[in-house]
Amino acid sequence: MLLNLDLIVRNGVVVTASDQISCDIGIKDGKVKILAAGIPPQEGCKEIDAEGAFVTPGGVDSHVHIAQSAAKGLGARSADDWTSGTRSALAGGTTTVIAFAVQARGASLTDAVTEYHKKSDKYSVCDYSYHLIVTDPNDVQMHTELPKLVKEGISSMKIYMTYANLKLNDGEILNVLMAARKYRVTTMVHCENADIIDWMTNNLHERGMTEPWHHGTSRPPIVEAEATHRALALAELMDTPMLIVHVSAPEAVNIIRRAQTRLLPIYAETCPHYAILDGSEMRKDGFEGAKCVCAPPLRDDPKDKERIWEGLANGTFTVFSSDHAPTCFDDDRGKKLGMINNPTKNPRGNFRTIPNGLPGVETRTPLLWSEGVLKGRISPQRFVELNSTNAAKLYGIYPQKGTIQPGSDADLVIWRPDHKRVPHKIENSKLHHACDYTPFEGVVLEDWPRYTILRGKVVYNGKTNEVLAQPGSGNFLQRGPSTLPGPRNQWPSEWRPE
Ligand code: DUC
Ligand code: ZN
Repeated sequence: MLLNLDLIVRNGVVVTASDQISCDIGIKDGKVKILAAGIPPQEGCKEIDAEGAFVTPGGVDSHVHIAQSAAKGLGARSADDWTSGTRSALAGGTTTVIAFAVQARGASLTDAVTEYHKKSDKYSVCDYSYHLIVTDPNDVQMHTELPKLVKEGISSMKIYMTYANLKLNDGEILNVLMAARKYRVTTMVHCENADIIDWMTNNLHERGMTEPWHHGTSRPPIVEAEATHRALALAELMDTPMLIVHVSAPEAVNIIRRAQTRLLPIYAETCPHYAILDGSEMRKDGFEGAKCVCAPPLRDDPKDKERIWEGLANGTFTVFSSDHAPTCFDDDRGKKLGMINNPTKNPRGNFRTIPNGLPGVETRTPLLWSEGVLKGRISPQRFVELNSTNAAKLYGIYPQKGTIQPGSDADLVIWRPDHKRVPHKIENSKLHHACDYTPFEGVVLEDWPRYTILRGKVVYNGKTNEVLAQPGSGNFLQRGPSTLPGPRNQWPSEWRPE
C-alpha cells in the first residue's frame, strides 16, 4: 500500500474525546491521513515509535494574553512577546492558542485586529487566532465591523464586568449579546462585580490593609457569584450561548451547573491555578505573594480546589485554559508596580497596583495530564475534551484542530510510555516563556510531553527540551461558528431579539 506518507507515529494509544485505540498514525502534508494498526513502511518516510504511550491531540489554549498590557490599566508590560509565548506553548504540548485583540475605547475592532496581526504574524511559532475584547459596543462596531470580522474568521468576543477601562454595564452587555446571537459569535464573560471590588478596595486602603492577600479580601467568592448569576440572566434573556471565563469559586460553579441543568447553552472555563493553588500563595513572605495575584483571586479555602476538580470531572467545565498573563516579578513594569505605587509604604506592597495575572501556557497541559489523568481524577478522554476538543468546537476550528482523525491537522502530543516515565519537577529555568517565575515552581509532575508535533513536524523534543519551530511558522486560523449547542428559541418573556 503506497500512501506517500511523510511521517508515521507508530505504536501509540491514540486518545480522542470519545475513544482510545492502539494504532499507528500516518501523516501526509501536515494532515492525519490514516489511523491503522501496522501501516506498511513507506520509502523516505520518517517514523517515531511511541512505544505504547498515549498520543493526544495538540492542546488548544483558548485563553492567553500575549503581548497585551494588563487589564488593570497600570502600564504593566507583558513578559512575553509572540515568539516567547508560543514557544512556551509548544514546549507544554499546546499547538494552538487564542489570544485577545483589545478594542481601545472609542476605537474600532478592525484596528485592534490589524495591530495584533503586526505583533503576531511574523513571530508566532504555533497556530493562533484572536478573540475580540469589546469595550465599546456601539452600533457601528456591533453591526458593521463585527460581521466583517466574522467573515475574516474571528468568531468570538470577550467582555468584562470589571476593570474601569474595560467593563460594560448590563445594557451594553445586552447590545453585545444581541449582536453575538445574530452573527453566531461566541461570547466570553469575565464575571466579577466591579462596584463591590472598588468599594472594598477603597475601604481596605483606608484601613491600611494593602498586603497582596487583601487582593483576595477585596473580591471574595460572592463577587464572582453575583456577576456570574447576572451574566447568565442576560444570556437567558437574549437566548444566546455564553462561556464564563476563569471560574474559581464553587459558588459560581454551582450557579453555572444549575443553568446547564436547565439546558441553557452555558459553558465554563477554569484554569490550572484554581485547581492546584490556593489563597495561601498570596500570604507568602515579603512581596512574594504578588506572584499569585490574579483575578478572580486564588480562593482561601483549600477544599475549593477539589470542587474545581469535581467540575472538571463531571462536565460542568467545558474548557481548561491557562489564562497565561505574564508580568515579571522583578520588573518596574511588572509585579513591582505594587511596591513602586505604594502610598502608605506598606513593606509588603499595595495589591491595588500589582498587575493581575500569572504565567501558565506551558504548564497547563502537563498539569492536567499529570494531576488529572495520571492521578485518576479524570479519564484520558475527558482530558482531551478539556484540553483540546471542546475549545476547538466552541471557537469554530473543529475538526481541523482538537482531535486526531483523518483530515485533521496532525497536531499531536506524544507522552512517555509507562516504563520511561520519570518525575518532572517544574522549574522556571526549564520553561520557555520570558517570565522570571512560575507559580508552579517545585510541583512534581509524573510526565511531560516527549514530543509535540504541529502539522506533522516535530516542534518540541522533550528529551533535549528544545523548541524547533521558527518565528512566523505558526498559521493564523480562520474560525467559523461554534458547533456546540446554541440558541434554543426560548425566551423568558414575549420579547424577541429580532
Ligand atoms: N485576570 C484578568 O482579568 N486578566 C488577566 C489575568 C488575570 O488574572
Ligand atoms: Zn484572562
